[in-house]
Amino acid sequence: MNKVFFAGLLVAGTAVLTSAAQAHFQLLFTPETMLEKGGVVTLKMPFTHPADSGHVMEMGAPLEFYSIHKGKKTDLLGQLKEINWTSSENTGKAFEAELKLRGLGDSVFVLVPTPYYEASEDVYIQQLTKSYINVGDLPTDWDSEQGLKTEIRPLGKPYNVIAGGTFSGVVLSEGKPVPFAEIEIEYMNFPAEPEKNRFSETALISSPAHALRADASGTFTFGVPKAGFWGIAALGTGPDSEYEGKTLSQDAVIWIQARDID
Ligand SMILES: [Cu+2]
Repeated sequence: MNKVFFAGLLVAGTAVLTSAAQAHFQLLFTPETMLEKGGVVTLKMPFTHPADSGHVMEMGAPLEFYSIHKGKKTDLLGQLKEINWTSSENTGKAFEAELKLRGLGDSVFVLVPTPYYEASEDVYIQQLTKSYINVGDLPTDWDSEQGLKTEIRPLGKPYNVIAGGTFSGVVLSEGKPVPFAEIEIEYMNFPAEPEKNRFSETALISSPAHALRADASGTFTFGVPKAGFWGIAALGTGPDSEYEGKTLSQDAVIWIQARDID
């Protein structure tokens, strides 16, 4: 009995290590998140493995895509266009949107993808993803909740994180903090080349993935070692746990941009 139980633990432990080494991340990427003026920006949305330029998963048509600016929600689903995104492993179907930013302040972008079927684990994954752009250094919306089924509420500006400092957030499920939420963090280690719809070929750092837990109040703090883009995912924190008769991991993803201090 004990032996069987112990073997079960080993298998579970291995599964955790494997998923941490090659985590899926929904991207919602634009190369510069602090702009002096408004204008046209392009957001790229592959579902892939940014730490190792790994497998690009075929996305279905997203369920929701919108922005929040000065508290006002704008539906952007009609702006989505299909693209192909290329990693070191393959090319897969993704989406992009070209958007015009008007006026000063923050825009929060929210993408709710169709659940993705991960055959190797026989589960669906749905990553509710947020990213941020600021115009003119006027903070307006970054610290508000967007009312998602699950989301990470940032405690610092996601577009202006200091490399060598920290970033903190609160993991929420239907607006309530999630104690001890499981969190994965990955560096975009092969920088995206948006004009080519691909990752670059050279890695920037040797240890691009981290895992931690939120504390008892659902809050986490991550020491941010390097400038660039970091994706933070809280795993399975959403209220929906089943899709088409199979297990669903409904995750919350937030993207931050860290900058070197002068
Ligand atoms: Cu994957």
